Amino acid sequence: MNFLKKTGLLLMVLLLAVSLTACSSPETDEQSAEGSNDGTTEKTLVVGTDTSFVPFEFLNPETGEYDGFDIDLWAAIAEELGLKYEIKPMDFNGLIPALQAKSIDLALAGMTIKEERKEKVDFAVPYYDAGLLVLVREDNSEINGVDDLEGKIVATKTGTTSYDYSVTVEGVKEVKPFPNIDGAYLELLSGSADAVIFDSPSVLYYFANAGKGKVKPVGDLLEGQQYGIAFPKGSSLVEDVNQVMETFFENGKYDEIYEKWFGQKPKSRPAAS
Ligand code: ASN
Repeated sequence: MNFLKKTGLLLMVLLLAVSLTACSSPETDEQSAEGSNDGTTEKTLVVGTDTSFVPFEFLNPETGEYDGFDIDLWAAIAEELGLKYEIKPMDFNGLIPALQAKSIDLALAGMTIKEERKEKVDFAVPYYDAGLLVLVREDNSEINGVDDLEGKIVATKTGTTSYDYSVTVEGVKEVKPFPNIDGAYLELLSGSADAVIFDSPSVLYYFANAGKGKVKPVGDLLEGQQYGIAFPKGSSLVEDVNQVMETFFENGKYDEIYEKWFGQKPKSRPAAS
C-alpha cells in the first residue's frame, strides 16, 4: 500500500467513489433558447462528446442520458448563454477532425489543451487539472511505476495524450491503442496487456469501481495536463464561453459542479494556460 501513501491516491479514489453516488439524471440534453447576442440561438448546436470518459461524460444507465462533470458544466454554460444543443457521442479520435470539418460546434471530452491541437482547434479557458497514471493488475508486483515498463505491452486510448506519452516511454515493447478506454482496461484484465497508461481521473475511477480488487494504480502522477472545451478555429462561442466560465469561477457555480462530481471543492481554479 506504499504506492497509495506516496502519491496520495487514496484520497482521490475516495473522492471519485463519492462522485459515483453523485451521478444524477440531467433533465434534458437541450436547453431552451433565449436571448443570446451572437446569433447562435437559432441553431441547435451539435456538442461532440466522448462515448465514455467517466466521470466527465458517460451514458448514465439509470436515465439513458449522457451525464458527468463536463455535461453539467456545459448545461450550465448553455443555459447562461441561452443556447440550444444536442449531444453527439463519438470516438475521441474523431472529435478534432469533426471540429475541423465543422460537423460539430464544440467538443466536450476532457480534452487536454495541447500546442499541436491548438493549431487545429480553439480552446476555451482550462477547466480541470489532471495527469496520467500507470495501471496494472492487482497481483502484479513487478511493475511499480513507469520505469518498470521495459519489454511490456501498454494499452491506452487512440489519439490521446496518453498514447503520445506511452510511445515515448523507453523500452516499451508495444503500445496497443483502443478507440474507447474500456477496451484498454479489458485488455489489461485479460492479460493481453501488462499496463494501461491513461488520464488519472479515469484510472482512479476504474480502480474504485469496475476494476476494484482487480487492478491498482502504481507510481507517481505523470505529465501535468489541463482540460478545455474545444471549438472550431475562429468560433465566436469561445469568447462567450470564457466570459461565462469567469463568472462561474467567481460566483461558485464551478465549485458547485466540481463538488458534485469530485466530492470536494477544488483547491484552486485551474491556472490559465
Ligand atoms: N485527456 C486526454 C486527451 O485529451 C484523454 C481523453 O480521453 N480526454 O488526450
